[in-house]
Amino acid sequence: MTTNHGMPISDDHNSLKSGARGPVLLEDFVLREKIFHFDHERIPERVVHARGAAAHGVFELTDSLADFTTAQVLSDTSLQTPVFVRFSTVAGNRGSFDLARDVRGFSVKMYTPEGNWDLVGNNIPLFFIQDAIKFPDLAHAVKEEPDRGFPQAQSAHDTFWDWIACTPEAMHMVMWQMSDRTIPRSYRMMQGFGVHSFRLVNAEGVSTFVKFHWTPLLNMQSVVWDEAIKINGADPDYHRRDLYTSIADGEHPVWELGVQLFTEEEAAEFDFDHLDSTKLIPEEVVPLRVVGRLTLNRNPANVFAETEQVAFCTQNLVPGIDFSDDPLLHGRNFSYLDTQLKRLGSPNFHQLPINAPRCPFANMQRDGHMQMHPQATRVAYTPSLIDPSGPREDPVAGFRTFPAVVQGLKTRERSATFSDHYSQARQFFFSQTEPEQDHIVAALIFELSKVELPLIRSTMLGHLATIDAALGQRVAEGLGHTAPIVPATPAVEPRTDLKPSPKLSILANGPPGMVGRLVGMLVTDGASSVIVGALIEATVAAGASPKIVCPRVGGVTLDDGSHLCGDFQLAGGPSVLFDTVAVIASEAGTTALLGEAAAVSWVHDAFHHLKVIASTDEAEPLLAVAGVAADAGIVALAGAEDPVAYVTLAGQGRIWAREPTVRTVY
Ligand code: HDD
Repeated sequence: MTTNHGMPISDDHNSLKSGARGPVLLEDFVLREKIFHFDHERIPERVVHARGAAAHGVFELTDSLADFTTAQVLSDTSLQTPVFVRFSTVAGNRGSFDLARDVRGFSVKMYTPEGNWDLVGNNIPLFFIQDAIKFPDLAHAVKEEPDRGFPQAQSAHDTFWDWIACTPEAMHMVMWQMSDRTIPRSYRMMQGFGVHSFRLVNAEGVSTFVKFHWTPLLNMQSVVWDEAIKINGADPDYHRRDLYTSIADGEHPVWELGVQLFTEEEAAEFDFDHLDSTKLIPEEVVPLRVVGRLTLNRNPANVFAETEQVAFCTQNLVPGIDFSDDPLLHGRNFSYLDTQLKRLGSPNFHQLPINAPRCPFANMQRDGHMQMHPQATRVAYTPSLIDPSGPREDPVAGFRTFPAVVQGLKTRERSATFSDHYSQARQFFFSQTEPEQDHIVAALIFELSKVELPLIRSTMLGHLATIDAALGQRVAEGLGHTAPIVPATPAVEPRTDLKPSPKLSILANGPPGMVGRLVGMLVTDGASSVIVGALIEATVAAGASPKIVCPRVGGVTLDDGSHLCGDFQLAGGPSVLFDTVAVIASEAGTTALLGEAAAVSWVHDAFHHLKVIASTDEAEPLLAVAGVAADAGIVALAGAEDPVAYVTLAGQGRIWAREPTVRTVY
């Protein structure tokens, strides 16, 4: 062990004192250096997206887009492009909880042979605002209220809904934000989107517009709201732990990269302006072409050095990819570079290993704080006769902006083509299945019930009624709002109904399946070893992980005398942590569980969170006390074949038909 200047340290545990019981001496430079460095360990957290988790991986192109772009990463199928991906919540501070109802960030840094390409997206394909100049207002509205410093990581408060109520362009995003998309089960089970239109430019200089989508192979899945609230208490790191553990266990999450390609002429035919980031292009209008796979296969070795210091910049493009004229994107291109200087403290942040390109990079930029690449050259400029050998531009391979024709008066004006704020919001609502619509209604009721000022509530009801009169009525009913609703006045008449897009639903796009899911097994002493064994086998065969929950974490003794170790002690392993649950209890074990509040709520919560529940006959009294009523999701574990049937059923997802029996659906 040495000081930071390389001097060997003889004692790192005792400061230099005048006598063993005497005062500490200022002379102690070993102490001072250690404390000094500690005092400066923290850097400013991200102003938004402060809380995140990240992983390394690889992007492989499976279908070349060489006809559309010269970018090697999108045209050379032999490339294995290293990537670093960071997921995040938006509003909460770095120490906040994972299951906030919030948009999730999905940032991908690809270390391509032509430089870093950062695709800084979200798990929602559109955004709250159309112009970057409004972003500070959005962030200020959703973050803690400045005069009180709370609430943390929540949109359910006055200032957020005040701002939303005054911002009709946010209505489409708000519908997504109130949907199950914002309470994902796992980072591995959500989509990602580049949001903006970008351009691809090919060797002939022809440009095609493109939108980027990441689709998880594990399918999408969300938790239910009451579960989210409880997970935040039981395991605030639920998403971080899930990502870390799955990668550590070799279950590498995979997403497909899909692109929507369209020309300027096709864009002119859309019902909306593709430069408006509050709109999406339905897949039914421009189908998705799957062109590659992203696999995350390595956890960061040091979270500060990698997850915290990674600096995504939307401006980081590679030749063959270019910006569209989306005004939100242009503002972002300033903001990300600027914020990294604040966060990382030096214009040389690109030299940090996590940010540095993996290809050679060189120019005449010099010096600055924390310069790691001192160039031993006399000449730090071009042109030069003294040394003509330094880095020079490459007019052929270098990045060239697509020469789009731009003309117009300088004006602070929003295009009239950006004015329809309600049609796609309505389209999203009607593209959802019934339970998903119910959840949007419930989320709006929850959020608006936290709003203290009645004017904000009534204004929001007006917007909702403009999206759909019945939606406004349902939320009003749930709030107990009896006054007439005055619909908002749209800037343009809502267009005729857009066709629903089933691709926008989570539930309509396939059952979740069991791969990557957790089966919680509550097991007592004397439980059937045959059932336990068969259940573990069926779970693993389906690609899921069994988690054993016991009254004591040391484990239980099964009916054949064998010992089963616990993964969780009952109170530390509530059922919200699992996708589906089973109770394998003996008669005596059940009697003991009846005296454990944690056991009763374990089963009660699983039932009310609409989970498939399996149980042995002996556990019946516990189910009865927990209020479990027989339905299609309650499965008996009597014989050794039952576990397979149970796991198959659980792979279909939750029992949505149960929902109206356990809570009021407005
Ligand atoms: Fe942003 C971070 C996504 C609009 C300004 N943003 C940030 C991150 C994601 C997004 C995923 C976290 C990056 C990371 O993991 O380090 N932001 C989006 C999306 C947007 C968007 C999908 C709209 C389509 N953002 C947006 C606007 C502005 C910003 C309009 C400012 C004008 N965003 C920032 C920022 C952050 C950031 C302040 C905070 C930390 C950082 O950049 O590196 O610059």
